[in-house]
Amino acid sequence: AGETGDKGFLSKMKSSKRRLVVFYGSQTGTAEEFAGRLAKEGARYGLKGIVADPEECDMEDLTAIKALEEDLEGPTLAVFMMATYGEGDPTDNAQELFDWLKGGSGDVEGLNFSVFALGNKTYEHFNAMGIFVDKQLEKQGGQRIFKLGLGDDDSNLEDDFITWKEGFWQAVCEKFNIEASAEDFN
Ligand code: FMN
Repeated sequence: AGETGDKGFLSKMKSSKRRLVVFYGSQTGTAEEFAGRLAKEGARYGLKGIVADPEECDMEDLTAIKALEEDLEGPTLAVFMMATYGEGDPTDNAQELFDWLKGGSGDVEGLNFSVFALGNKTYEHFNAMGIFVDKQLEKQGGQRIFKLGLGDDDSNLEDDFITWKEGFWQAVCEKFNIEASAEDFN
């Protein structure tokens, strides 16, 4: 929060004509790195994304992503890479997102979303933040495009991410009617 309007992700999406935004809740950078990779990879599908730090966003803007679709001439999509800390808590940069979703007042009707959770199964509250975000977005009207990914840093988080994103892109292509050969879209 505290950012001016034209620095927010909505205006960035508009000005760069991007229909994908990838948010991350990250403490030591893994979720942020994954977010960057996913956003970049979208180019293959005509869906190059922007990466957004929720700490720098006005959460109310989440309710307005759907409305960009007319302007951007295609479906929009919000992805959340969410790490869990402490007693199943959000990362510092995702605290506000957590509070906003918990408040339950935001209406994200029709928002296409998908969540990949980063955690470690040796902790009692395994992936609690990702699970919460996934559940809450649906509760508030969001459309889940692909199932929640449960990344486990105790085994192989990188493999979990790769497996999840393969399924994710497949689902996106099916739902958005995107051809697999993507070069034309870049
Ligand atoms: N993972 C969970 O699933 N639940 C937890 O409660 C949890 N607490 C953690 C506490 C500490 C101090 C650390 C270092 C890790 C914890 N993790 C927990 C694992 C992290 O969420 C996981 O390593 C994640 O990949 C970190 O992402 P980041 O690099 O983006 O911050």
